Amino acid sequence: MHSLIIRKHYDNGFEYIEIKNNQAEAKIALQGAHLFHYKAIDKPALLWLSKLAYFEKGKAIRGGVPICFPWFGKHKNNASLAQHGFARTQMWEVVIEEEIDVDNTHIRLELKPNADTLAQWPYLFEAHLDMIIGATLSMALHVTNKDTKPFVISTALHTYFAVEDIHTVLIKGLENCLYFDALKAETFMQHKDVQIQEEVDRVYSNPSKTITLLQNDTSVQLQEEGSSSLVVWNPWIEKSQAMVDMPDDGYKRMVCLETSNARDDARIVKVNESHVLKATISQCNKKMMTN
Ligand code: TA6
Repeated sequence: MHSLIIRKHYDNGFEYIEIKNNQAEAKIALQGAHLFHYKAIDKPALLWLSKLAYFEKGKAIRGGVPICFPWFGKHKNNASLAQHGFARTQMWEVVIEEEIDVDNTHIRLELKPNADTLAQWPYLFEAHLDMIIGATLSMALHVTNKDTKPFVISTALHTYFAVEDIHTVLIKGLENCLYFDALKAETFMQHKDVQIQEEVDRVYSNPSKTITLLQNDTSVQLQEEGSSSLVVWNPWIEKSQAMVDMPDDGYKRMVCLETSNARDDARIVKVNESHVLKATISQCNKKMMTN
């Protein structure tokens, strides 16, 4: 089967691209260049998507892979600006839709400054997201400084991973890393594999190059490039109940592992230079791992 790349929209006009090839299927909203569905053949869907998620102009989708840019978290000086920056609510332009081969499809979406972005962040930039949809999922956020002065960005590929049961999840690759606990506003050392038994909102520094999400008989590997920080987030019960676009028990079936440039890992981009933040995700079942 050749790659199918189909432009679609919901009844309210919300536009997305549907991709199918020999190895996987995916759906990417043009708003935010937001991948909100990815499933490799013979594997469970990789990404969690809230059944209450908005698919509306100007509202971020709860789930999938929101793109946090040009700032991660709350804006440092202006609380009126949206958390995680404007990238996920801006319309991105599809500039490449290509079949690499029958197993891999490449989509590139681009964001350039406009009156809205300049009002929030007074810099000229060019951002594009390259996604390769195949048995492996790769996402690379490229940001180039088109201005006459350097700028600082903090970013994240804010990936919501689907899990069968949050209580059985084990996250490997963060042991012996320091992390900032956003709930306690304090830094701690992670001594062993991460388990999620309560609300977790942490920025890990200098994580291993490969993070493994283990649960029952499946294993997901997340490899980063251009990042020295990994965010781990689960809203747990109260925060899930407080979010309109999240089911009350949504926390049981998701965990965010976010390849990022967060906090001290923010990046200075000099004039005409670029920064690339990349995440490559693969899945295997443990039986395959033991062979
Ligand atoms: O993932 C880390 C985090 O910054 C959490 O503090 C939480 O706010 C989460 O992002 C979701 O943010 P959002 O703006 O998408 O509701």
